[in-house]
Amino acid sequence: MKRALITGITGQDGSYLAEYLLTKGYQVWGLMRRTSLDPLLRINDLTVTRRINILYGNLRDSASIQRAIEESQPNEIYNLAAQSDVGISFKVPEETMEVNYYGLGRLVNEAMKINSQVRIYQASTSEMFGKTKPPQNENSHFAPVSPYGEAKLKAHEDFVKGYRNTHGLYICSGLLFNHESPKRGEHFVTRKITISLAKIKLGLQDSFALGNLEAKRDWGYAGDYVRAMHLMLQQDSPDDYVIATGESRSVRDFVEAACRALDMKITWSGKGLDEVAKDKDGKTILTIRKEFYRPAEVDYLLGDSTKAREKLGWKPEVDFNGLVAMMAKSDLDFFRKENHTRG
Ligand code: G4F
Repeated sequence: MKRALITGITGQDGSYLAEYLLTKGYQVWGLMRRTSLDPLLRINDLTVTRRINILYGNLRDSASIQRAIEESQPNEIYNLAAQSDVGISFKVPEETMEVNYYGLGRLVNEAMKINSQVRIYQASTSEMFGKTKPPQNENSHFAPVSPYGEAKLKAHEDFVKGYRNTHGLYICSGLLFNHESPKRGEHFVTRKITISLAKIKLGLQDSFALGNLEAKRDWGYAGDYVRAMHLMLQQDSPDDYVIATGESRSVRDFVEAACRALDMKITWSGKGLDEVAKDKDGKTILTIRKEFYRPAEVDYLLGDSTKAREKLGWKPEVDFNGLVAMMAKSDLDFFRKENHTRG
């Protein structure tokens, strides 16, 4: 039976990956930062949680990483822990570098000391492409514009490519484009939109505010993307792969698709910071606020995942409209039930 250690087990990807590996017959360990909250409350699918072995530790602490690896004796390590919020990374650049760059350094060094044959997956990101023109693939130039993108790129160059070439470590970078789901953190734009619109539809909220509506992202479904992570570690030799749908939409498109999924009609008016969206009764439900713009923006991401499709046999199952509808309906159901229980 294979053994996997997942850092960042409580996040969206950690939760989908754990679930997937359990269906493949793996024993799963999850590295988790200690907080006052019960771990069972932090991973929302309890049937999965009960089958995961939780180890306390974090990427800032080499001793805790060493202990976790010794205890779990993994064949595969999935490094999903990160300061993953791009907007916040402008406010906490050192913390971002500490976790996203040095954190991987600690992990690979501890892993190599204990078992140099271990296979490691590193969560790299399309944010590393930054201003590079789309479509982006494994050969595209990296030009990050955020502390988050810079830390991830440095980790990719020093610890993925560096340790693979110099030490022969089996380590892969998944250059994952944005991937979302009903489990997505609420501060990411997709979930912020689906939660806000669901609440507005139910009369629980009047309006919400966004930043840049024109940024384009290649949005896929997280459940599809964890299959690619696993496939990368099953190959004869380690490599890097772009994982994306090949379809790019703007934040504005996402809002419109979520409104369609929830059967809400909206009309846009005004420009720039004065732009608003109104509902069918003429009530403003969406405004634009400067504080949600970033100091530097990645304008256009569109991934070319031909290599993953050909070499790994991977392809996404959920398309853009399917993803938006899944998220919007899940939030609508949740708040409807919650409101009913409270009422
Ligand atoms: O949802 P976002 O915060 O995701 P972003 O920055 O693309 O990063 C995500 O995807 C990366 C892969 O490319 C990951 F590496 C990273 O960890 C994370 O998962 O923002 C998407 C877009 C941006 O252009 C942002 O400026 O939405 C725009 N946006 C407009 N209004 C907003 C908002 N983003 C957020 N979070 N909140 C807003 O109100």
